[in-house]
Amino acid sequence: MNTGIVRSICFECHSRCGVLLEVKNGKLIGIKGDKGHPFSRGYLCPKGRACPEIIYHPERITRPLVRTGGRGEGKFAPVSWDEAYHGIAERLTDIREKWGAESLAFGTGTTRGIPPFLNRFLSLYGSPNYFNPGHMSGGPVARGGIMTAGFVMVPDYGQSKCMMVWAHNPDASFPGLFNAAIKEGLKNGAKLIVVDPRCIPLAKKADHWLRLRPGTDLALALCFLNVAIQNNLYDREFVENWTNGFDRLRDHVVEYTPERCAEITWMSAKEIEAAAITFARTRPACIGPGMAGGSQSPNAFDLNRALCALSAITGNLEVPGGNPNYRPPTGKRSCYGTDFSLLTHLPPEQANKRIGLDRFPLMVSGTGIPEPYWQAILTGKPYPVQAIGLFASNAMCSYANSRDVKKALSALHFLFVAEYFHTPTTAMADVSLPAAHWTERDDVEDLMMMNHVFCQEKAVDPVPECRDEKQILIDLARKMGLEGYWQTIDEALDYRLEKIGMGFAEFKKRGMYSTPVEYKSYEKGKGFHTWSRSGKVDLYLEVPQMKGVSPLPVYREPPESPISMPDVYRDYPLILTTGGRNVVYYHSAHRNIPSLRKLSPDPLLDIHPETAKAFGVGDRDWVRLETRRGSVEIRVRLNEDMHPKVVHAPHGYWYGEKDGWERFNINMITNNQPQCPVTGSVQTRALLCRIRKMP
Ligand SMILES: Nc1nc2c(c(=O)[nH]1)N[C@H]1C(S)=C(S)[C@@H](COP(=O)(O)OP(=O)(O)OC[C@H]3O[C@@H](n4cnc5c(=O)[nH]c(N)nc54)[C@H](O)[C@@H]3O)O[C@H]1N2
Ligand SMILES: Nc1nc2c(c(=O)[nH]1)N[C@H]1C(S)=C(S)[C@@H](COP(=O)(O)OP(=O)(O)OC[C@H]3O[C@@H](n4cnc5c(=O)[nH]c(N)nc54)[C@H](O)[C@@H]3O)O[C@H]1N2
Ligand code: SF4
Ligand SMILES: [Mo]
Repeated sequence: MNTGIVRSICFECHSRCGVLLEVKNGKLIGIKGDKGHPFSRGYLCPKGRACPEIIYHPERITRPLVRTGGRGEGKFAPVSWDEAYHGIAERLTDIREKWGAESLAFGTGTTRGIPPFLNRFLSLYGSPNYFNPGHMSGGPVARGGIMTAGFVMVPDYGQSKCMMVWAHNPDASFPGLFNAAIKEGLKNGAKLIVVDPRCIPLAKKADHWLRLRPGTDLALALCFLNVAIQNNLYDREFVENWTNGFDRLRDHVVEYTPERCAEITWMSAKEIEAAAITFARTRPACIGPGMAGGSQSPNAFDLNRALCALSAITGNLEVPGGNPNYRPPTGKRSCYGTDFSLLTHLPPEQANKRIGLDRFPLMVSGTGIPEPYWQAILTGKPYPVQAIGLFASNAMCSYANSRDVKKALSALHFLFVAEYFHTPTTAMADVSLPAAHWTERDDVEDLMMMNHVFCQEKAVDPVPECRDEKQILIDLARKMGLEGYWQTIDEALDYRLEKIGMGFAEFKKRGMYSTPVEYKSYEKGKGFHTWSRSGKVDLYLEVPQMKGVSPLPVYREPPESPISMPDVYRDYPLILTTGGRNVVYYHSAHRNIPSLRKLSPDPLLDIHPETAKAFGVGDRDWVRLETRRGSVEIRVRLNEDMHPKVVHAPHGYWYGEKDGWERFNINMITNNQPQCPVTGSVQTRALLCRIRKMP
């Protein structure tokens, strides 16, 4: 395409908005929202608008680079693609010969389309090792739903009469995916319940805003279950026919009265009860579980199964306006579909070597968790991981406890990365490969796209010499003689689309493909496809892989809290939650894009004015935010809506200052232990902290 408009979907964040890309003489010159897209309906956020600025940015990595200085120093020399491929292929072959294929792992950041291609590569190479941040993201939502009801809870806001947005701020995190549907729900008169320690934009429109103490969500969810049951507001027929263990759940949650829950969550019993009754009484009602707000906690699995149980007993599973069971049209070939599962493609003795599988069998049978990799690298147990390839991952800033990540990446034999820009992670890498931007590559997108699959169509050729990561893997596989890898990108995309019965060339002409949503599919024969194979929603669950985990969701205090660590609380008297999204940025990215940085130049700490006063700091003062693990610099933003004991700090700041990543990156002060026993999730949303005015 030299000049014209290309219809595609934006890959700058998970919303995947429909976009029209304007191309002139082979260059991207503009981007507009696509009014015909079923979710975004013409919406475009500042990140999307900045795409031409992003791809022609002077700091973009455009040549393969090899490290010439020490790890972390950021000194590189350009090499040709041939040299880069040769170097990587030689190292990977050598590593496999010396230590076995399992000593190589691939990692990604949040999912950006590439897992099927990485997993097929690894299975041919012979390694079972892939990891990503799913454990502090959508992983626990998925695991909680799959284990309880056999599918992942997604809200159907548009047709709902009661929308419960739980630890979820779509105005910042998914404006293109959910906002139009929420607006439609509100227009239809739906009630709105918001569970969030911050007064997010939706809280202002809500019938009930529950400003809970961070990290106490599960106590609240158990109370919602209790209130629904005690007030006889549950769906008796569904419970009798389609659930297991209701009586045990009922007896278990009985102690979570609104009064007890109020003590734990720092709210009033009255407001909790009123919201719980609204939810249980209004049908259909849906729950929008936040992917990060409710998943960054050792309670993450139990919270998400409690929410799924709540949707079940109130009769909202698999109904329009509730939490339907959306199936990607691509089936087993969807992004994390079983046709790409490493564990089924490798011989069992190799698959069973997957790092973390012993401790987190349920989670790690799906995707991998990073923390056990750091341990394997640093301790050699269960065996040493010698090499990592990272694709679209700023591991150093994104994972909890950046010091641990740095230690681990420093100890590797070989690290290579594919990136758009230099980051603290590329500074550690032996080889950095310049990746093509999404506007420069073809792909199919079905992750979180409900019953649709969309075409991401390449609009322009990559900026010289950037390359599509799929092509990079094809080239490397060829170089290393990995037989059975795809020969071309189109062949790979045809494979992804096989179930819908058309190849990529035809799919590109259509732009999207949808299948009808099936409601109450469990009535049509096989019941619920749960892990236990009971065919019913497992409110009480006992499976061998959950050894040591209670069959019912059990509330535990956050590991670092006024109650669990009173001594620490004396010195660190504030509760810190981190990482609420900012529509302007995606995680640690985009701080180097001038139009975006202008909109949100500094990391801001939301704090109640009285609390700030007590610490002797005022609005926009720079302060040191300290936990037991260290400190970062941040600017005060007075916010009357915050609880006086709770503060919120964003994640992802590091760019553009000397030693910036250590001075501003919030994960310098978070922790990655203890982990949720099922999902491996870590507590980055309820820590103890204090602030000090900076000199
Ligand atoms: N404290 C705290 N930490 C958190 C969170 C939190 O809430 N609080 N959230 C966590 C969550 S939920 C997640 S998912 C992780 C996210 O973790 P990451 O995905 O690692 O975070 P990003 O900063 O987006 O880093 C991705 C990098 O990939 C580059 N990139 C973007 N697109 C592409 C591409 O298509 N190809 C290539 N090769 N490179 C690309 C970007 O330039 C960027 O540097 O962070 C987690 N970290
Ligand atoms: N602009 C932008 N959009 C993004 C991302 C991004 O980096 N930037 N990241 C994407 C990714 S990978 C993910 S996983 C999703 C996350 O999507 P969401 O989970 O919707 O987004 P967050 O903003 O991380 O968290 C939602 C809310 O949780 C609240 N919260 C904090 N602590 C607690 C708590 O203990 N309990 C409760 N109930 N609420 C709490 C925060 O105040 C915040 O408003 O966003 C995606 N979308
Ligand atoms: S919300 Fe913004 S960045 Fe995300 S897909 Fe839509 S336009 Fe792109
Ligand atoms: Mo995420």
